Amino acid sequence: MITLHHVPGSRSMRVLWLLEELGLEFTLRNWSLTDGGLRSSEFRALSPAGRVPVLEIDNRAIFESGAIVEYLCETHPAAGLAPAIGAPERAEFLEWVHFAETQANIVQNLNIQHIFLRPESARSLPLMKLDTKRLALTMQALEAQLDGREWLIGSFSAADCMLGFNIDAMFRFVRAEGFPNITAYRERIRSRPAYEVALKKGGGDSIYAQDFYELPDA
Ligand SMILES: N[C@@H](CCC(=O)N[C@@H](CS)C(=O)NCC(=O)O)C(=O)O
Repeated sequence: MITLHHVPGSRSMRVLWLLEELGLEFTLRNWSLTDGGLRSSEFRALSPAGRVPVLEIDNRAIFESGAIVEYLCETHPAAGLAPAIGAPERAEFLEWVHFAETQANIVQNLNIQHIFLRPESARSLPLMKLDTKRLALTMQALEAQLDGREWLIGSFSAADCMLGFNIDAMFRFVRAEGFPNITAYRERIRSRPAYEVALKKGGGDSIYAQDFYELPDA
C-alpha cells in the first residue's frame, strides 16, 4: 500500500508523475498549504519540516522529493528511469535531480515575493531582481543541457519528473523568448500520457492568476 501526501500543484506533483510513469497503484492524501494541516503533529510525524511530498511506502514514510525519486528508481530498476548506481551516467542523472531543487527554491522565493507576501510594501525589490536573475541563469543552464537532447540525460528519466515540475512556474517570471529548447521540452513533457494522468489526479487550481509577473517598478 503506497500513500502520497500531496498538495495540488506543489512539488508532490513530481512524485505523483513518477508513480504514474512506474505504473504503481497508490492512494492520494490531499493537504492544504494554508489551513495549518502541514503544521499538525500528525503531519510533522511524517515530515519534520512540515513539507510535502511525503511517500508512505515499504512500511516507512520518506520526505524530500529528491530522496523519494531516487528511492523509487532504486527499488524499481526494471523501469529504467535512472542509470544504475555506479554507472558512468549516474552522476549526470543525480546532478539534474538536485539541480531541479536548486531551481525550485528560487521559484519558491519569487512565488513568495510576487504572490504571497502582503501588503505589497513588504516585498523586497532587490531580492526580486536578484532571484529573477538567478532563475534566468538556471534556465540558461537548462537550455544548454537540452541542446540536441530530447530529455535531460538523453532518454527519459526520473530527473525529468523532478525538473518538469518547474517549467510552468519558471516562465511566469522569465519570458520564454530565448529558450526554444525548454519550450520544446515542455511540449514533450505535456504529451506524456503519465504526465497527463498525474495532472488530472493531482493538478488542482494554479497559484498563478497571471501568465507573467513583471518586476514592480523600482
Ligand atoms: N526540498 C523539499 C521542499 C519541499 C517543499 O518546500 N514543499 C512545499 C510545497 S512545494 C511545502 O510543503 N511548503 C509548505 C510550507 O513551506 O509550509 C522537497 O523537495 O521535498
